[in-house]
Amino acid sequence: MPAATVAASASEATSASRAQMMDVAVVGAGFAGLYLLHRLRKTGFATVVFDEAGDVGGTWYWNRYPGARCDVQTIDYSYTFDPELERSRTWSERYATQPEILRYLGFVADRYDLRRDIRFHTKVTAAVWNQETERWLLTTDNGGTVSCRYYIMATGCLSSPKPPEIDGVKNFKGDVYFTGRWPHEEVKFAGKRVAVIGTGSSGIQAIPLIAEQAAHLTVFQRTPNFSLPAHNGPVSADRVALLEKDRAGYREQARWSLSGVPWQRQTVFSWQLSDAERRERFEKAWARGDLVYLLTQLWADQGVDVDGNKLVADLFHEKICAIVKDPKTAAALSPHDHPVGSKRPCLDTNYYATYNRPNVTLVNLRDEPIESITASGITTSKRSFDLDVIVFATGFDAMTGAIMAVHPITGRGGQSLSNIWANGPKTYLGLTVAGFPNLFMITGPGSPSVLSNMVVSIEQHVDWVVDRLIAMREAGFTTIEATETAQAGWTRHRADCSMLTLHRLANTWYTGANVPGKAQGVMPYTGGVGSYRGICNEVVSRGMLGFRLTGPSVPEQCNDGEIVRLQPDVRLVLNMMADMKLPPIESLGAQGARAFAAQLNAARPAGRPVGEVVDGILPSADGPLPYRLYRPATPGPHPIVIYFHGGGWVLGDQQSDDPFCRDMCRRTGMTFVSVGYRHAPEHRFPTAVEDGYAATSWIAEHATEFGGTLGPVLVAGWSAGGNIAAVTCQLARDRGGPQISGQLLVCPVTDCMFDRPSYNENATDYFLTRSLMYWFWDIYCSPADRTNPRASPLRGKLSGLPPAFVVTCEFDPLRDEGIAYAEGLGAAGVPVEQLKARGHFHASFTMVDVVVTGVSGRARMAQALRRFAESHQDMTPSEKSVRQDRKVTPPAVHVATG
Ligand code: N01
Repeated sequence: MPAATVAASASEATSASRAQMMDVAVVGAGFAGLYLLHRLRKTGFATVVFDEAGDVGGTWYWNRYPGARCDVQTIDYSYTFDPELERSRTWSERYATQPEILRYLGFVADRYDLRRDIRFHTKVTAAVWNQETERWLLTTDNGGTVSCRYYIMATGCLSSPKPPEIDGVKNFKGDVYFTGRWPHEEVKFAGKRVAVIGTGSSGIQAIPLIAEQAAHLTVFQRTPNFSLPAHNGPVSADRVALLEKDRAGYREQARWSLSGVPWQRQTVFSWQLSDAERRERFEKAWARGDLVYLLTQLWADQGVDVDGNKLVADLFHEKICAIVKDPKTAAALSPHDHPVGSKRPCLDTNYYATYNRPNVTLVNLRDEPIESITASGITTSKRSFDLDVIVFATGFDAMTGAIMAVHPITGRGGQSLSNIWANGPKTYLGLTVAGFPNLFMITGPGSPSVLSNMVVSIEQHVDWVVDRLIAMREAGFTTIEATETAQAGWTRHRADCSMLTLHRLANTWYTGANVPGKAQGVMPYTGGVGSYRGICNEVVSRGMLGFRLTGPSVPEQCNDGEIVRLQPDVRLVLNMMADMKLPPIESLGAQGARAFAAQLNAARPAGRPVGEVVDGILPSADGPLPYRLYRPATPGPHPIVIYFHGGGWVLGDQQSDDPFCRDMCRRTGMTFVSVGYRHAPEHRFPTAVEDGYAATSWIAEHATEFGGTLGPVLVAGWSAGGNIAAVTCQLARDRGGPQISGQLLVCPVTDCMFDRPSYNENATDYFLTRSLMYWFWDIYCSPADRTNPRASPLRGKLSGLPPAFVVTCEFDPLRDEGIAYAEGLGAAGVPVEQLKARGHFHASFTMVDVVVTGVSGRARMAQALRRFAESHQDMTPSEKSVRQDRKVTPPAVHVATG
């Protein structure tokens, strides 16, 4: 061992032997640290808390700038763990001021006698895990070392202020203040020339009050922010009434909500509302002055879809222009570079109107960046400003700053947390890190934290951690550590969740973009507070899944694995279905199953508008078939896609896959014709596929009457409809037409064999079950017919078929036969592209606007269809004429408009 290491170990051992021995050490005496201390002490853990501050309060201790307030209604932003505590205090305002919140935290500290175990003015300077003793050794800057079994970071998400990053701050001769480190004594601005740099929540709260005092205020804005007027006043009577009516129920609803405040999910989509209705909803939100309401209650697609979000942004811009008199200033204050809510919006009092004051100037740093700070003020690329005071409201090194940068944390094998997180924070549940045993973070990166009502998330984390420590103590375990598998799974799940919302589309402190050089990526968990709570509970109910637990006299326990493998919204849908305790579809009989499917379809979001929807009837040899045509809003002619719905050849109709057809029509710019082929048991094999083939032939013949382009058509289908599309391509090849330029097969049925692994792995829990598939096959096709390629196209000849895009979903019994078909096509020389959708289930892509994570898959499907159509356009005239020659004779047409 090198001498330095020996010396270091020796000195470590000495300081460890002199260290104060504790069960638990906590850093931070804010909301999280105080509740931790209370619970840990109550359950018999010897606990010490450290805080650099001189008193309790955490963020509310430091952020004392003028106007600092809560931006979640205070009745929601308070502890709920003790009903007596709740009853013992009432808030004086809807959005309490920083002094009132600080008094509240002081009151809590007194009530539970917490201060005696808090070491104030004490910074932890290093934390090192000792594998032999299974303890953390903490070094502090004040009062010696501490050895603890468990180390808990309750450091807050926004507690490490960001350096100003502007040259020359030290040269400035006037006063400099940081909103995140505001002095305790009153700061006077009267008669002074003041600058505020930064227009996030802190700047926006401080600016109107500073403007009232200062001789002149110059605001230096780099990025404008959306801000909602708070209309602060007495605590909202309606919310209080709700709370008083059923306090426990209200709190429980908050715990299982999206953002930690009890509001129902919106189910109405923007396109289901008229302009006037949308405006009315927005006006109501504006008048309410509640950010959570604004961000969740306008329409269901506002936070997940750029188009739905832009409607909110447009209404915001109108408001800003109506309030701010100078059009140039109004334009500069109007955000255009990020969706509403993707960057933390602000809650203000008189913010926009402040710019109408004669003593306020807005400097748009996008037009004239700051060049330097000089002795007398600020110089931009265009001019200089003489100043007496500069206020930096420039924000924080959020989420990771306080954990990583504040002090080195060295885990198992000497690995440092800063190295492990160099490319972004990796955690399991946002609570723990693999390689760092017995270390916990409260509201750490990868948990809902800053996208939620912090107090709700803090209480959930504290309860989860303390309950685990109690359970470990009872079972004789002394260490707990996340596994690499669990952590990697959580990282993937977080990334999946980040596709659910629009946060990924903005450069913000949520993504680390505000700190130069910081790794980028959405840091908070975007899957919602309630879902997250359910996952944490599930980790426990599944035997501490993803954790390794050890103890001196008990066998090691490691139930390794990933807690969520489904896409987050798929998980939600499946959980909802499980809660509904729906009967197995196959138990209902064909008629009952159809009625049931129609009922489910009626409850889902309506599809999006397209240029035109026409219901019609087309002839076939055995009688008329209904269809529904979806025409894009763009001028035609458009390529035609003939579409076959899913439903196991037994259920479904044009209505059942309506949202999917609308979505694909919009994405492709193509006309979709959804064909109502006949169903079993009334019409068994091969009726469905023969109807499919006949309809394709007829539509191809009459393409121009449908507003379609001349030339080949495309076919597409989902599930049994995918089977029909695949068979149609084979029949078209074998029967001399029609010409088909591409096939889109979404989770297709391609074979009658049930012993591929996906049939067993996904037999029961993913909506399309093995027994339902057995039932479909039994109704549709006799066992003797099933190996016929018209039933099992995988058994047919696969060469000479149109190019294919084959979609399969991980949690689908049909997965492996879809893959087998794609591989078979490829082996036969057919150009084929596969989308193997990880974490998705059979209905992921057709549940448009429910399974939001299906969007990227549908975008790829649309690209493929466009490519197929374009590749035909690229053909030479002689190639095209060969294809045209193969047309079949057109039957009569009957079209009805619907
Ligand atoms: O910080 P911010 P904050 N030159 O990062 C600008 C919570 N909070 O302290 O956007 C020029 O939001 C920066 O510009 P840009 C709340 O969650 C809550 O205001 O990076 N400008 C931005 O305008 C909030 O979101 C309450 O281009 C520079 C501003 O400074 C979070 O804390 C109250 C710059 C920073 O805004 C952080 O808010 C206050 C530079 N070099 C805060 N560097 C409540 O109400 C940065 N900026 C509970």
